[in-house]
Amino acid sequence: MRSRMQHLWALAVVPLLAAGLVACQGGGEGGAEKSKKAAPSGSLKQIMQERGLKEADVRAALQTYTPSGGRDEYFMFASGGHSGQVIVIGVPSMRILKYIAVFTPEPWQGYGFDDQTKKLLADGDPPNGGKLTWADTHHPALSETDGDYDGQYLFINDKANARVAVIDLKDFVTTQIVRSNLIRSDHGGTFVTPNTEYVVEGPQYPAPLGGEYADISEYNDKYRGAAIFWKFDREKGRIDKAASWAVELPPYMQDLSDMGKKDSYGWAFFNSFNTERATGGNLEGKPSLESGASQNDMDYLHIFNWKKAEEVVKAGKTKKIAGMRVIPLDTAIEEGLLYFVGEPKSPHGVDVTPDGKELVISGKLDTHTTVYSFAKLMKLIEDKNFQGKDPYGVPILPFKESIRGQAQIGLGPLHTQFDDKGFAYTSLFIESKVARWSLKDLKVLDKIPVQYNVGHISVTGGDTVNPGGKYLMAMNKWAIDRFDPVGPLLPQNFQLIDISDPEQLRLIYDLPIPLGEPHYAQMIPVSRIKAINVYPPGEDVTTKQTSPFKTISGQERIERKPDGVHVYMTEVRSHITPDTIRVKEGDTVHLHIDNVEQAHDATHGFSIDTYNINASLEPGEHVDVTFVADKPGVFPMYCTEFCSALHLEMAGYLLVEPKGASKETKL
Ligand code: RUQ
Ligand code: CUA
Repeated sequence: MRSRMQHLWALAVVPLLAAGLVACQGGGEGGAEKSKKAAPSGSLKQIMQERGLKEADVRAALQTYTPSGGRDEYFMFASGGHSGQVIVIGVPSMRILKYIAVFTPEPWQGYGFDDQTKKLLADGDPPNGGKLTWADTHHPALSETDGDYDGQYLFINDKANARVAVIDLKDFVTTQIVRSNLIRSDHGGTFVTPNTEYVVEGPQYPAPLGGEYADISEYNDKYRGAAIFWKFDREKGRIDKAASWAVELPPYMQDLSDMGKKDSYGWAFFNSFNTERATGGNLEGKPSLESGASQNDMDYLHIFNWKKAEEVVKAGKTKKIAGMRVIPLDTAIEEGLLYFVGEPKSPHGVDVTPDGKELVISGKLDTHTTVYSFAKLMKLIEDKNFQGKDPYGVPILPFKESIRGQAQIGLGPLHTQFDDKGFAYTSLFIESKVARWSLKDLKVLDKIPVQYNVGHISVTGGDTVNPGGKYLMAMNKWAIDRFDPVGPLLPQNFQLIDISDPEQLRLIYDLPIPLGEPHYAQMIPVSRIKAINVYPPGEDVTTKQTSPFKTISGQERIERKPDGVHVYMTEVRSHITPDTIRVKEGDTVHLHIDNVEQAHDATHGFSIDTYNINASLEPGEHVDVTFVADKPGVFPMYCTEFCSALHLEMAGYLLVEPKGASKETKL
């Protein structure tokens, strides 16, 4: 099958090759030397010579270069790491299209500055006070219908603070952040069940559930993990906290998750490490956590029946911790919800195959990738064929009887994705390679070096029932020699790999990512997302409702009420109305601002100095800004987007009259 790009390659370069204008054999130095004289100035060949480009480079350029106004075939949604954001990247052009503000303030979008988004962020703050100003965003998950991306919503977790966010893909805006005080950190999130019934947040580092205190010496008894099943209400586009629940897990370090699909629908899988229950204490004469946690040959894959668990929750067999219904570990065992099977050598990724029949698991310290058969797991459970129990009573299935086989894959295998040709791809962290192997006979077919230390990989639809076969993104943690030096902290390196040729893998683009540390990404056809161009007038974009303070042109006004001064404002090219706002020192001021434009991209900003006021209003958007005018003086306010020829004139004044300066209130 020929891709359009390959076709373009043929159209554009083959005639040049025929005409002897492009060096054929890799364009080595000698070849370039020899033909130097013949290359007319400005010709393709001359450009190749001057820039030292080989044929493969030109080919890669033709596959990724997108002329002005051209569009991409895929959106990639990548975690923005510590930034707390999501990065939207066009593929194959690798152009960055958007940073979606999620867990942290983002000034351009006014995110975290207006009342709406301040409240949204506050929903993710710790219940006992304090503001979070960063996140460790990990795994984005597109909403699914029948196990395939449906392009409606995106979810992402903050590992450091155990938060989950909902992003609406109508406008690529965060609409909800939820947090349970049940767990302290999450790594196995976010993963969705095949119809987005649940957004799953698996834990990482055990701690007493609900935020209680217990000394680390009580680790085995008092520390626990818990996986949260956040119920998603698709109609409302929101997580329903009251309908959500969790399951208590032993104090192993649960790692990544994946949800069963098709044959394995109704089951959830969680990796773990540190079944040794090492707790560190290296200043107290004990081995450090990492060496204590690497003693066992096997840790446990957690096999959890969420479909059956729903019934257990419905029957009320839960206890409330931190306001959440939690299935106790004993109950999960009694009800036959939870089983373990061994997984070799510091397991990391667990990935369910597109047909839902198998699970692929890699051990970071193993050279194999292990393929488990879901049918075998189910048969062992049915026959109660257990090799024993863990210290908490969870039945353990025998390893050998659970697997189909192992692929000898290389050093440091982490994550696996699938394509439409029956190939699996596994990242090799230590080797800095991506391996392509055949799911059918578990043979490695090809390996491509990546630069360097690859973590996750992402194939278009590569974790769904319907994977694509054109592109794979390698998300590399180290960049060392790839880019011009910018000091000790380097960008990370996203590398686009063409996987369309069954014979060969080709690296076609390096994209430095200056927001670390991005983890996972998912790629979806652009055509599957239906983004809007403007909001209906008066829209509160965080709730997708019309604001009760919506103001239309002609109804702008200033009203003094018992709770302060309410200013009903509009913005339109090129004025702010009202453009003079008089208040008195100490007044609480409520600005209700509407961008009354309905033209695509006609965004206005709004700013007032000293008071840290900064809003961004997309066409149709309404925001509220509340502040106390506690500093008397004259404060220019202006639009912060270069929206029109008279943008600089789109301004006005906030006048805060000092206390006692006059007796009347001028409104
Ligand atoms: S993980 S680099 Cu934090 Cu998704 Cu494997
Ligand atoms: Cu509106 Cu500048």
